[in-house]
Amino acid sequence: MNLKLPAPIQRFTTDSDAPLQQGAYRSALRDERLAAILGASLGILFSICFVTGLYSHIQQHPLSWLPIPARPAGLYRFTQGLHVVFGIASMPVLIAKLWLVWPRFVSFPVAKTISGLVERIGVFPLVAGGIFMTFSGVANIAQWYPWRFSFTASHYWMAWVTMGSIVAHVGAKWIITRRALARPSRRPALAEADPVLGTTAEAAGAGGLSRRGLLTTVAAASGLLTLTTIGQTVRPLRRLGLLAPRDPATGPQGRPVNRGAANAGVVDLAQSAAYRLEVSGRVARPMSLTLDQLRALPSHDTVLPIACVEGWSYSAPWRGVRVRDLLAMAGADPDRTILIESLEPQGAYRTSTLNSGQAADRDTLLALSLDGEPLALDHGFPCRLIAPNRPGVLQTKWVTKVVVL
Ligand SMILES: Nc1nc2c(c(=O)[nH]1)N[C@H]1C(S)=C(S)[C@@H](COP(=O)(O)O)O[C@H]1N2
Ligand SMILES: [Mo]
Repeated sequence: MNLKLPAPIQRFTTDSDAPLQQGAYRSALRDERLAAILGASLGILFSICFVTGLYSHIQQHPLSWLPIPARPAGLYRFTQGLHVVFGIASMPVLIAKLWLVWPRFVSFPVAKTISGLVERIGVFPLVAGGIFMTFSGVANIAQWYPWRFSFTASHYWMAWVTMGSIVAHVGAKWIITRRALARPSRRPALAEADPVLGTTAEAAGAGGLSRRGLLTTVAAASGLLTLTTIGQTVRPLRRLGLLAPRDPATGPQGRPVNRGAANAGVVDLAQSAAYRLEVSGRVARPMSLTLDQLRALPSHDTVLPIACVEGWSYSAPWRGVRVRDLLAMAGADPDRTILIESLEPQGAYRTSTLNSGQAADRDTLLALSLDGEPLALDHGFPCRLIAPNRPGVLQTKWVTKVVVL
């Protein structure tokens, strides 16, 4: 062979129209069309994760000017299921894309033009962001926190950084991507582009895997990851959920639990004869009800999901007292925001709020029973909030106060 050049790596260029495959990194797989297909797939997956993630963020940090509607009841379960499923499915695509383009990260000269330099610097938040978003998301659903910073805050802010760099990257690569996607792959194209180092035969043989083969492998890996995790939210597939952190049918009353009564420190408080449900705040007639009084109120049945932000969910039949009935009894103004408070002495999930539309919904309940049995202690005994279109973290357990704000 004619490998006489001192360092093939130095023959790299980084401007956007440069051939992707060069010198030491020669492989038939490193071609623009493949990079474009993987890039476009990642762009779509990440965009869906971004939109559904933003929705989840607004659910948990309500905006007064954009009240979350109570319907459709299963919307959050669906959007958060997509968020987690597509986040997981993006992993093999991200790995393949990074493998495909990494020679560019280590190429010299750094850039030949100013725009090339800008583009090159812009790749850093793109790559770091993509890796961070998938890694932190997957670690979170596995309930593994190998870091000291807040998961929600960092995942949220990095999403903006990542999405911003994706938009910039798409802008920079638009023409070359469209061109690459429009024409069929020309196997020898890259080797031809490197007349000194490459020959067609060499390049084509280098990877041992065809471009179609690589795409099929990536798609199969994504599909397999999806199939082995989606059982945590699609119940008929739960037997396939080998990699799913949760089984939607395992736990007290055959339902999973996130934080149990012992962890929350409410075991005694929840079972005490001194338990009361108080309705207070801006009401005409404040109330303090014993559990028996609460049970004696008219009750209502509904089937609603618990949809955890971590992507697992279950739908269940609940029975309890409508929040709107309690508010009417206490003489509350119907336009108010309602604060729901738990017996839990501390912790991020001890309270949640209902906007006026959510509070007025006929299926917004303080549930006393699940599957026709009194709530298990771990599911929020004596009573818990259950309401339509809501993340699990806002379905407050061990409720003791309803405060009209
Ligand atoms: N008071 C209180 N309510 C809570 C929690 C909590 O930690 N404390 N966890 C929430 C979370 S994150 C979820 S997903 C649901 C799970 O409900 P389950 O444990 O009954 O399945 O409860 C929610 N309600
Ligand atoms: Mo949750």
